[in-house]
Amino acid sequence: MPDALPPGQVETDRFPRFGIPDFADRFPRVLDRVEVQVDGDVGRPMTLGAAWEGLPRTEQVSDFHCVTTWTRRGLRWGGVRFADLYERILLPHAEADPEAEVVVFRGQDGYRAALPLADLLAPDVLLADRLGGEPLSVAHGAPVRLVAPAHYGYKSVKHVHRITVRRRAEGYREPGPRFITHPRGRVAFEERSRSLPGRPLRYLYRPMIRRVADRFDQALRAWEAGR
Ligand SMILES: Nc1nc2c(c(=O)[nH]1)N[C@H]1C(S)=C(S)[C@@H](COP(=O)(O)O)O[C@H]1N2
Ligand SMILES: [Mo]
Repeated sequence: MPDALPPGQVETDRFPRFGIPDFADRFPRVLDRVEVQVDGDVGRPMTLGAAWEGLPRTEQVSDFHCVTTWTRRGLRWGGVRFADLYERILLPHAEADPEAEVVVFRGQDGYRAALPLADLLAPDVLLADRLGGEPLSVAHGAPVRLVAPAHYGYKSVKHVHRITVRRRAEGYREPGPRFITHPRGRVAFEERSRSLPGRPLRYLYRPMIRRVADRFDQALRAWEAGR
């Protein structure tokens, strides 16, 4: 028997391009290299470019849980553990505030999400540039994305181009309607929203999945056709 799914999740054998519909038509410009700005409460803001290549690499198989209740199991990611990036670059080179509470990730499409630093240091949190043995596709976050399997998919920012260290969580706002996200968003605790209970949201979100997936898929086709 495979492990039980987290509360309220339903397995799908697809892995759709997905997200908040406002971002469906936005695409990354830089695809051929990892170029990530590091800023915020750091002594030395820097760009992660060549340093990326020197980081230890890892592979992991993990499940991906969208807040709208679809789960895709068994994805094989390749990349760098966030904890390794933190210990080898963010602390020693960028001189990140060692007492930072949160880190904000921003995508080339303007999307963003934040997670507590303590959650990001878990060994299954990656910055992934490979999926299923291939370079990450545009659909799934090229050139590099966050993968935080214990958290809802909305935390796993695609097309990452900026990492902002914040000493304090106050003052940071996530995009979109205020109720949508949770400061942690842990799947096991059904932290779907900061202000609404998780369980009824299952039934609000579930009927939207197909429409959102189609919207994201059509936008990708249009973008590919126009390249
Ligand atoms: N840059 C960016 N990252 C994003 C999103 C987005 O729209 N833009 N959507 C989030 C949401 S809600 C989900 S469920 C996952 C979907 O990842 P996928 O498109 O690889 O399935 O990406 C997350 N990261
Ligand atoms: Mo999502």
